[in-house]
Amino acid sequence: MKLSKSSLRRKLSQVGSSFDDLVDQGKSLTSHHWERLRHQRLKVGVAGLSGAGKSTFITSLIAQLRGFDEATLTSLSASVEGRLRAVELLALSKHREVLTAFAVDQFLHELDADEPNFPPSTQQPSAIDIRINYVSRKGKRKALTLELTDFPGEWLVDTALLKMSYSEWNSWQTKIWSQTEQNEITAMLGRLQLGVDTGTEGGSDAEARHSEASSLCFPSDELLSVFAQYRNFLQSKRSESGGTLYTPGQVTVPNDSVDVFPVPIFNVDDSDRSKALLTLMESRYNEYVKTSVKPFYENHIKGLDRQVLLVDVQSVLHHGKKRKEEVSEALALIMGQVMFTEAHSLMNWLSPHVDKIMIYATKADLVLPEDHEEMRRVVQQVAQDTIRYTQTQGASVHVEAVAAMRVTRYSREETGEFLTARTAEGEFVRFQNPTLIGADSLNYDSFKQYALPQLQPRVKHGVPEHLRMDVAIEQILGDWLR
Ligand SMILES: Nc1nc2c(ncn2[C@@H]2O[C@H](COP(=O)(O)OP(=O)(O)O)[C@@H](O)[C@H]2O)c(=O)[nH]1
Ligand SMILES: [Mg+2]
Repeated sequence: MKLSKSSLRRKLSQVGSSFDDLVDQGKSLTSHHWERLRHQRLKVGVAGLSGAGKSTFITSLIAQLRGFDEATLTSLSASVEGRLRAVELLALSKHREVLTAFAVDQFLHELDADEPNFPPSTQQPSAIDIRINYVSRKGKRKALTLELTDFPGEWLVDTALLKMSYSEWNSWQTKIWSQTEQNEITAMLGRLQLGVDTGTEGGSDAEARHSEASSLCFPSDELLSVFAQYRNFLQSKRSESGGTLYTPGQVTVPNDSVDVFPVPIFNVDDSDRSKALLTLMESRYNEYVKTSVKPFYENHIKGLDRQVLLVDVQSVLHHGKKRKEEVSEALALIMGQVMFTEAHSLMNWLSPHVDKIMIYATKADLVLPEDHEEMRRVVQQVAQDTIRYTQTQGASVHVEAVAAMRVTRYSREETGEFLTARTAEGEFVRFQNPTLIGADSLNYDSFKQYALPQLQPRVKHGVPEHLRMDVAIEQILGDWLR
């Protein structure tokens, strides 16, 4: 459907916007954008693996915007041009009520303490809506509603399952788990023995009876205990490693609310038991995808306008080459499978799509300023496949190294350059990051010795100090505040 300029003007005046506004936004004219423009509503996903700094990033973004008078936001045009007005926290819109509300008030309160703290670690996806009141460049009072959603990385990796069959997922699991871990999983399943169906009713029994040998089934109490064991296994693996590609992702976070999920099977033979087990897991897999992954994808990911992807480069370097590969694969999965499952083509230009992706290396304040450029190079290298894919989809990609909440000060002394900070207990510490060297030969070994205590964010009048959060905010929503 093509619109002439005059019909376009007419439509715009009906929705209370002007042609110039639209041109200002620099958008393609999709119905998705019509909707968004009309309601001035921008949906942004903030994704990353556990510990990447998502909650900190969102809290800082809100704190900077709310405290724009005190904040240093020299790269945010709307702030420099004096066009920002009050920023309000809104109640979550109806379709987002199922998500945990992002506890921003509590997080901001933590920052106001004598010894300021980072937001506590969070597990469930959470959401917050804010309204940014501003004056347009033409002098009109306006308001932009920003919907931010914080996802555990594994929930995003999960969406890859939407395109996989159980057997494809199963083959993928052989790459995720080491031989020792596969043996451990196989031993868990080894406890399940086919028994004669006693005719008891109930969910797991009913499923077990899907087996070919229909009079045979796995005892339901055994099934319950095996699934509970696998859930513990997943959660402890994730907390040991910080998590990456573990799926079923929704089961990897403590206190999950998933009832039905699959376990991978690594040794399939021709026996009745093996066939029954495969049938059981396949049906559990399909059920998990249908009832847990799909609704989450449909309700919270599909409509995103923009995606921020946070990568903790320190942790990548700290955990060595294997970690780097895992993180790269996770990022590619997240971006490739999630953002563009709706084919983006001219024929299909009415479908919602992400037009901009921001990939940020977080915690840039923990390395010396001269290494920031290297940090950008490392994150660019980690996200190489993702960037390539994104570009083929017509979205723009931005890479930056940021610190949402800065803990360090930089000092140059006779003996060298240092970073100084306060520990959570208020003690003064001084350190030097191991120099990041050429991205082709990452200096993993020097990073392995690198472990800092918990440090305190530096806060002034409730607004955290930062590195390049203003650049990030400009990239995320600056064009919507014109
Ligand atoms: N120095 C520094 N540390 C940060 C920054 N952002 C996050 N962190 C650290 O990383 C931890 C995890 O951050 P969090 O936002 O909870 O990660 P999430 O799991 O992705 O939500 C925090 O507790 C901080 O210790 C930052 O900008 N600078
Ligand atoms: Mg979090």
